[in-house]
Amino acid sequence: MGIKVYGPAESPNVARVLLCLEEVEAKYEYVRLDFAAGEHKSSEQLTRNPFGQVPAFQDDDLMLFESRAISRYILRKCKSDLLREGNFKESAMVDVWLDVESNQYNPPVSSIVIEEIFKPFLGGAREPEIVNTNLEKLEKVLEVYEARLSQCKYLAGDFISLADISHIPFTYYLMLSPHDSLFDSYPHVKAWWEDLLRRPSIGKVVAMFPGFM
Ligand code: GS8
Repeated sequence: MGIKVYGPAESPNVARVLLCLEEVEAKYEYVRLDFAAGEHKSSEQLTRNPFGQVPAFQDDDLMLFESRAISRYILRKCKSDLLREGNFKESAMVDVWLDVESNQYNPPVSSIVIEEIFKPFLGGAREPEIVNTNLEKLEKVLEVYEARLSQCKYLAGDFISLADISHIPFTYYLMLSPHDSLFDSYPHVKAWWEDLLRRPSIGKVVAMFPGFM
């Protein structure tokens, strides 16, 4: 049976998992769910992800949800160096910056992307106040990133890791939004993002998005 990923590729948390699979060149089956038809809330899907969210992931008899946990599983299984597990100090730094991505970066960036990209696409009205509040929060986070990335090339150190890769999906959408020049004020963040954009895994996952992106 092997690996199966459930959820639309253009959904950022699904894209995080797909990026990891592409990074390690794993074989997998992609099961696109139709959000509009509510397939992510079906009783079958609820057995895979009890929160009725995507992604859901299966590897033979193992079922997982939560995109960052799935990502770690894939990288461990495929013995990727993106977790730096051969060095406990480096892997601790990967953990720190993965938590930073999840707890500091993701909340404001995802709120902005929802308002600027997903809501308009679904016919909803953008709420400028939400955008402005979260831009302020994101700018404060980016100041910390700028300081960090002026000390080392990637977030966890001078090596690329899952901590960097995990930023790609929402940042990709941020760069499709009216805030695509946000990183101009943070030259080290901008250089880091331009470096990440060169990863072939991104093109492979974006090729799975439907036409609207
Ligand atoms: C978040 C999953 C999530 O919010 C993770 O996997 O990292 N912490 C979890 N999924 C959204 C789509 S964004 O990719 C989702 O499924 N939304 C539909 C819903 O909540 O009904």
